[in-house]
Amino acid sequence: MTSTAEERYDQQRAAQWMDGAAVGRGLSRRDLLRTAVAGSAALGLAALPGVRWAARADTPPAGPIRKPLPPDLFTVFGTNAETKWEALRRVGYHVPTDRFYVRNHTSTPLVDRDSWRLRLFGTGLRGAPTRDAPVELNFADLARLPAETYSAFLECAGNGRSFFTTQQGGTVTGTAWKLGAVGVARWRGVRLGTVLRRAGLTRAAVDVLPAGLDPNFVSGGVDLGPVRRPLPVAKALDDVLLAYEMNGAPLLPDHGFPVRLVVPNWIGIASIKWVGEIEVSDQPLFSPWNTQFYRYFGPGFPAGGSPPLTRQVVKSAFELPFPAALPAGRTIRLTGRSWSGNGRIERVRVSTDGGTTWRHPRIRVAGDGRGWTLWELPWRPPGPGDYELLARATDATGRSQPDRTPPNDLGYLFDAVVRHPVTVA
Ligand SMILES: Nc1nc2c(c(=O)[nH]1)N[C@H]1C(S)=C(S)[C@@H](COP(=O)(O)O)O[C@H]1N2
Ligand SMILES: [Mo]
Repeated sequence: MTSTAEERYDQQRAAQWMDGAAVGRGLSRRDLLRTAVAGSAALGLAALPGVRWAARADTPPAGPIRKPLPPDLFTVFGTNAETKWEALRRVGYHVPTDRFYVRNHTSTPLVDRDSWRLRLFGTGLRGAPTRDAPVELNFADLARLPAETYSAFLECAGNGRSFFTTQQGGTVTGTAWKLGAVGVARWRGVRLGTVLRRAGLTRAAVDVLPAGLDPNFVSGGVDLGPVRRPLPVAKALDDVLLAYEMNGAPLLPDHGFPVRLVVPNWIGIASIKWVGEIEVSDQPLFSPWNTQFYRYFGPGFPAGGSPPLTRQVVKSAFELPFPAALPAGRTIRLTGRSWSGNGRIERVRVSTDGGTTWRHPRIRVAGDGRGWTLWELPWRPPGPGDYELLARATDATGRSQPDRTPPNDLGYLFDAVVRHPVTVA
C-alpha cells in the first residue's frame, strides 16, 4: 500500500499550499485560480476531435444524462442522479449499470471511440512533449495493452451531504444526496501506470492531471475549463485503471465512454470520465478541483481550506426507502452494505432501537478493500410505531462511524451513523 507515500504527498501539498507555492513558484492562491481559468480558455476543447457535445443545436436536447432514470431507481438532482437504496435490495454485489448513480458537472458528451485519442504531455515525460505535440494513443492501442479487472466502489465526496442538514441541523451547499451517490462495479481496463511508463514517465514526475472531454464547467459565471483533477504519481502508479468496461460491457456514455479513470478508494472526482488528455508534470499541479473544491472549508479549517481530500470515509446504508414503511407483526430481513476508503470492513453493528442496543448482523458477502460488505439482520418490530435503524461499521484501520461528523461548508465526507426512519404499521 502507498499510504505513507500518500501521507507524504498530502503533507507536502499542504505545505506548498500554505506557502502559496505551485506551478510557477511564489504564486498566490488567487493568482493560481486566475491562471487556471486563463489556461482552460486556451485549451480550446471544442476543437478536439472525437467530441460531439450532447447539447449541440443540431441534436435534439437530450438532457444532461442519457440513460433512462426511472423514479423507482433514481432521485434526480439537475445534472446528477442518485441510486435509490431500495433498488439495491434484490441485486447482488455489483450495482447494475442501469441503476448506477451519475454525477455530471455539465452533461454527458457522446465521444466517438474510433476518433478518440488519449494525449499525454508535460515535463514529467521523457523529452517533455507539449500539448501541441503530445504522445498519442488511440482506443485500439489501449485495447492491445494488458488488461486488468477488479471490483471497486465509486463514491461522490458529497455522498450523504443532506444529513449535515437533516440530522445535524447545519447548512451546506451542493447536491443534497442521501446515501445513493455510491456504487460498486466491475471495471476492466489498463493500468494507468502501464500507459504512463509507455509514454516515457520520468523519475521526476510528481503529478498527473487527467481532463475530461465533457463541456467546460461554469461556476458563478466563471468558465473553469474542463473537469480535471491532479493525482499524485504514487497513486497513479498504484491501482488506478484507464477503464473501458463496466460490469462486463463497454462503458455507457454517462459513465465515461469510451475511457475513464477508476481511482479506487478515493473520492469520485478523481475518477475522471471521458478522459481525453493527461498532463504529466515534474511540478505539483493545481486545478479548481483540488483548490476551490474538494477540500474542507469553514470554521476550524485553514483559510485556504484543508489539504485536498483523497480517500473516502466509512459508511453504511440500509437497502430500504428513506423513510421506510414496514408491516407490523412480521419478521423483516433488514439488509444493508458498508464500505470504506481505508480498506475492508472489519465489523458492522446494527441497532433497531435508535442506538440503545446493538446487534451483530450476518455477513452475506465480505468485500475486499476496494468494495463493500453486504450484511443482513432479521428484525421483528415489537409493534406499530416509529423507529430508527442505525448501522455502524469499522474498517481494517480501526476507523469507525462517529455519531456526528464535524461540518464543513461544502458538505464533504459525511461519515456519521445515519438514523434511518421507519414507520411500522
Ligand atoms: N469528466 C468528468 N469526470 C467526472 C465528473 C465530471 O463531471 N466530468 N464527475 C466526477 C464526480 S464528482 C464523480 S462522483 C464521478 C461519478 O461517476 P459516475 O457518474 O460514473 O457515477 O465521476 C467523476 N468524473
Ligand atoms: Mo463527486
